[in-house]
Amino acid sequence: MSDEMYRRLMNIKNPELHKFIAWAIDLCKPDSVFINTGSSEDFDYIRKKAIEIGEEMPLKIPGHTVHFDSPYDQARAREDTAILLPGGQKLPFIRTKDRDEGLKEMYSLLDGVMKGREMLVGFYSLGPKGSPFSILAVQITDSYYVMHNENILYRAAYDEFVKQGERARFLRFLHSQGELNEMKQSKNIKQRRIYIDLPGETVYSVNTQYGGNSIGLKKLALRLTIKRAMEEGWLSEHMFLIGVEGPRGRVTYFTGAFPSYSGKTSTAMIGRLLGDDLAFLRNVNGEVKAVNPEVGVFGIIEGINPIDDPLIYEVLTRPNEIIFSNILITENGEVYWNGMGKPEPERGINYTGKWWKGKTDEKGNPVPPSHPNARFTVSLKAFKNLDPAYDDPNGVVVGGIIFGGRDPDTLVPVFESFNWEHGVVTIAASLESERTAAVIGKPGEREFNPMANLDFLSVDLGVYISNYLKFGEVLTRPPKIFGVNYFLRDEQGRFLNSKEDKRVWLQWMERRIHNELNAITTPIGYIPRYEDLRILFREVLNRDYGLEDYTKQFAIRTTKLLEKIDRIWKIYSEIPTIPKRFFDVLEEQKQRLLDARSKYGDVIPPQKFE
Ligand code: SPV
Ligand code: MN
Repeated sequence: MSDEMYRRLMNIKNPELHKFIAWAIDLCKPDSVFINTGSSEDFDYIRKKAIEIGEEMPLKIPGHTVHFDSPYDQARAREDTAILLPGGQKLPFIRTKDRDEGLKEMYSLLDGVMKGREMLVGFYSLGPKGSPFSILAVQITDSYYVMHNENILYRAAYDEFVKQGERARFLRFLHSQGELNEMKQSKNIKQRRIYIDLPGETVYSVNTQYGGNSIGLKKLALRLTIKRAMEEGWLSEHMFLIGVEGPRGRVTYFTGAFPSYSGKTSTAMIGRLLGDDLAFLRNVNGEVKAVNPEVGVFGIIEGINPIDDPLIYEVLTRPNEIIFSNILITENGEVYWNGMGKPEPERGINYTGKWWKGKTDEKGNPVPPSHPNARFTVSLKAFKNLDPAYDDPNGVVVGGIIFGGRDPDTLVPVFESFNWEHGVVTIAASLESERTAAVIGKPGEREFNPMANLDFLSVDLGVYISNYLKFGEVLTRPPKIFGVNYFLRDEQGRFLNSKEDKRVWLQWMERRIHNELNAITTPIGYIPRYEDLRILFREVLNRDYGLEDYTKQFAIRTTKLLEKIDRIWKIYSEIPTIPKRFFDVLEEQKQRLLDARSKYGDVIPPQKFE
């Protein structure tokens, strides 16, 4: 470490931090160490080195670069990720590993891994700086690409560490890409490991580069913040945070949880943007307030086109600091991604190297021009619809929480729970989503994904759900809980709604939060009245909304809904820590559905409940 870097580090008077960094240096044995203070010079240095070393390549448009992950390292590695627990403890639905064994394995993978490289150390704040919501974090990595992402996605907080000195409590992330091939891709994917050590609030990640596995502050931090949230009685969630503009300039804030590929980003973009992926929610004097721990977007690029996503498309095609990953570079040095609304190029360069139309992988499967999970990293500040409150240390008041999944045949397009408890049990904890071609598994199969947070749980699911229920009990003004489903289909498999309809659902939810509309009481909660939707469709989309469409979309499908309750019941009955009250709420819903079915039949038109 140079004298200058040593001075930077010693400026932070925190022996715990010094010990952690000294230990990491000792283990990883880098040639040199760079302390990133978050200054514009330091940011420039990281950007420049990412290109110089070849982790990123500059593109035609100023500020744009591309990074390619290994073909075997294109998504979150569920199978290589584990929560380390002492004594080999197990938890339902969570991959765990004996802590001693895991740490031993990790230390041997990290031993000397940074020889010949520079170790980068960055300081960040998850959440607005100096906010009661926020959590400090330190990232150590040997990847300029990883630190470049973090410089865009998180608030730099070296100054906050200096200010807090010994008091600073922080999460720790130690990452190495491991050995690289000639394309600068992690080579030893078989030794890819992501281990989460809860007692040490440390995550180790090695032999991987894909953002979801390597950018510590994103999904790796989520495991640690969920655990802190349980200890402190708040919610650390996989949710967007947006403001919805209601009548007379009113803005109502929503968070929303959706499993991948079920409409999260497109919903977030309709509103005023505060965050697209993560939210911290706290009880502040009986109301729920939320902040976004991030200040950037690491978004899926596939399918973004000027018609459906004009705001994002505009951001991605003008000069700005953007890191593209796993897209195709065309022969003209332009960026191409699947579904962008342009003809597919004949050839180019992608994550598999040289690419041409018809290229297949070693198993004979076609290689698409860009990977379905190709991404872009960009600052929130690039978005025209950014809400000015995005960095407010006090957070914004949450009026509604939305849970959405991909469901072909069961749930109505929008509905509201009777209360917090009913919403948590029957909507949030019962969230399922149909798998798509982009997620490994059989298309059409439903995947259980409570709160869209299952992949990131680091505590017992029963503890997590109990915390949700307790959190709501003491609120004086609990947010309303809504369910949405954009993917309902008819018998022929055609979607029953168009892509824009979600704009209307958001407005309906906004009015409900302010008690401006009545609703129909059904066995699953409140649903919209036809008359209200007819007016909103006219106002929002300038479109006629047919009674026939309404009747089909909002029919209560009792048998399908009862089957869903059975599936959910079975899952939770195997988790001993689920409170009894949870099953009472499910049982009540089941009774309401059975009563309705015996009175009105299997599929019940909404008007029957009026
Ligand atoms: C998601 O898939 O939910 C993401 C990207 O936000 S990842 O970082 O891989 O989780
Ligand atoms: Mn996400």
